[in-house]
Amino acid sequence: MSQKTALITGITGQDGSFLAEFLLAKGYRVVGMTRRSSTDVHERIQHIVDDITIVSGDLLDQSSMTSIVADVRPDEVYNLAAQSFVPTSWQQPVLTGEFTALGVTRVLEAIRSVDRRIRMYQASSSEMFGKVRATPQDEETPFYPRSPYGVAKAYGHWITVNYRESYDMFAVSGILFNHESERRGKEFVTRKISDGVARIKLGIQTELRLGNLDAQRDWGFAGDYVDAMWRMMQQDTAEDYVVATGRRHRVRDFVRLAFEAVDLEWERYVVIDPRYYRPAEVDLLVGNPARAKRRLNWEPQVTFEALVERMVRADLERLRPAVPV
Ligand code: NDP
Ligand code: GDR
Repeated sequence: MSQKTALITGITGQDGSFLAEFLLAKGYRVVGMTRRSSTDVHERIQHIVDDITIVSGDLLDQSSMTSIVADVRPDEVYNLAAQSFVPTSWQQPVLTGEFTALGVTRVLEAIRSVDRRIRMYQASSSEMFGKVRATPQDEETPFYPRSPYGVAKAYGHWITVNYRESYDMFAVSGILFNHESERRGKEFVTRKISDGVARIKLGIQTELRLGNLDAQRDWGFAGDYVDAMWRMMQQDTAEDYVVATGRRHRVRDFVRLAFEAVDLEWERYVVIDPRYYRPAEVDLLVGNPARAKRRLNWEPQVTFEALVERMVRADLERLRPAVPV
């Protein structure tokens, strides 16, 4: 069989880096789209940069998207690029809509105009469920987004479905619940906690300031979730899937386990700071991954407890050399 080519938007992000590694291991030619920056933002893909091809483009720019798809001629496009931090979406709602909502249409339009046989994966989100209408959430649960980010993702989901139905394209929407790793951006709560715990343990920091500890999420490991993306793209028919562990935990549980991993009591270090509360909160998300299990034969491998441990250990390893002995 001839070598497949995958185009990944958002390759410099957490998921982009895991997906690139995963596809390289499967023998793909991997092309990553990055936007121009005056500084080096390739930290997460530094170790594979010689094995992939980088092309320059921007989700805001239709002509760059179309010419990239025409030049690269991928078999599969994974649209992972987005403004992905929920609090920023209240500060920059219009820009979030341009990237996270209309950006999806630009990718779909590029594919439609070049070759409709190209398959497309859209990175949809459990944030679309927002103020949940049912628990656990599955592919049939109605959306009620609670942030400009969630609203933009709901648009991205429906435009993907619409292109599939209008143009008979293989376009799938993966509704992924929170997934984390040692490569997670430090503004997201799990990495903020693992990084903060490591700093406190090493004496670099004295407290950890957080917002709502009662929020509940369904947290998995990013490496497991990129496997589910790929599986969706190998099916005979395009369909949307919820990808989750089916287990929920409070932010407080993540905090407690992270401090326990370094033998510290979290209550002595955590300070509640109202600055980290959101204008509208998503209190509870927990997914039902039954369809993914049944049809994709996909199951998460890393447990919540192992994930917390892994992230704290990685931050300790990373920071330890910076501490004078
Ligand atoms: P990250 O924030 O780590 O990565 C986002 C990527 O998008 C970066 O590579 C960023 O590039 C790129 N990007 C942002 N704006 C543009 C633009 N205008 N043009 C081109 N590239 C752009 O996100 P994750 O890896 O965590 O998530 C991947 C996708 O999955 C996102 O769409 C996210 O919304 C979605 N998602 C994530 C979940 C999670 O728990 N991680 C759960 C559900 C959905 P740069 O490096 O230049 O900033
Ligand atoms: P989320 O992730 O909004 O679920 O979106 P995040 O880790 O930012 O927040 C999770 C929950 O933790 C609470 N929280 C805090 N959050 C942050 N960032 N910082 C804090 O100090 C803090 N204290 C408490 C939040 O209120 C929230 O309830 C992520 C992103 O990756 C999205 O792109 C993705 O679509 C969804 O996951 C699924």
